[in-house]
Amino acid sequence: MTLPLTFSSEVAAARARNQPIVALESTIITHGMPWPQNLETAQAVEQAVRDAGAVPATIACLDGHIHAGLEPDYLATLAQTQNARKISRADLAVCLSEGWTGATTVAATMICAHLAGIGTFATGGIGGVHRGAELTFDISADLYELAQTPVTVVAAGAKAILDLPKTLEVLETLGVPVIGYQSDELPAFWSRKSGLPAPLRMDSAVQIADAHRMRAQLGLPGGQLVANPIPASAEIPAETITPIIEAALRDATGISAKEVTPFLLSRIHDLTGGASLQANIALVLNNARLAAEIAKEMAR
Ligand code: PSU
Ligand code: MN
Repeated sequence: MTLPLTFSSEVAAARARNQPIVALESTIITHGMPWPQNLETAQAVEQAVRDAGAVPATIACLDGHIHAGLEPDYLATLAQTQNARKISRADLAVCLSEGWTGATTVAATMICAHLAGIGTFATGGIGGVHRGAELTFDISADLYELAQTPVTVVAAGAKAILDLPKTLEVLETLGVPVIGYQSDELPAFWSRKSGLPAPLRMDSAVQIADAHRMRAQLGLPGGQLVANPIPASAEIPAETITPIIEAALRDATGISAKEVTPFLLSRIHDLTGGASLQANIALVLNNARLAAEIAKEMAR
């Protein structure tokens, strides 16, 4: 049986020339943002990677194949798919063996990126430990993936809908390096600050690439989380977003499992009159640019 892995023409050419490649996920497109901003953002993020001198590989599963790099018409189709599947580590093999189409989460995108030989990945915010996890046990598979798959993930921290102190604790337990980029503090997705110190700090893409290579040399499994604060011009201050997150969480009673994160993001979008989406778009673009710099250093 051969691996059901397909490259876009752009990614295949980049691989042949040993050019830097940045993986991008697709759940943010199908479950994280509304149409048509989801497609516009996905296209803009790909272009930001190109403008920074790397090649984007948006990853999704189409008809039982992992696609590393989506041809433009596939991307447009996926962005308009209603009720697309959300594929995480637990779903990936069944998705492929059953011939399904679906969007990959951070966890599944890391697995696919690694299979495709891509070591750098940009997203918005990773999943983490949900508030109330002591009762629900809702902890994202993204954290466990960071502990076992050697991909450097650039995100604006974990999404602020989560319990950030517990998320940091689990990452520490799992041995995941959490690196504040040019920041002593862990960012909180829509806001630059969380009040929590970043366990590690780095100020350049060179340092991040060096640490990635050193981890491999030590034989340690797993990747690293680069926590890149949203640009100051685009942030929603914590004082503004905190009561909105709390209101959205109150509205989320009865919502569970895979639906929790999409529900909260969409509710916060409505409660902020779309401002949370504008911030989300800005932070993803910012992460894509940094990931391209890291990918270039890794390709050296
Ligand atoms: N970043 C965003 N928006 C998103 C996500 C990330 O800006 O919607 C997605 C990622 O795919 C991540 C998922 O893996 O949210 C987390 O889902 P859960 O909490 O169910 O693990
Ligand atoms: Mn969950």
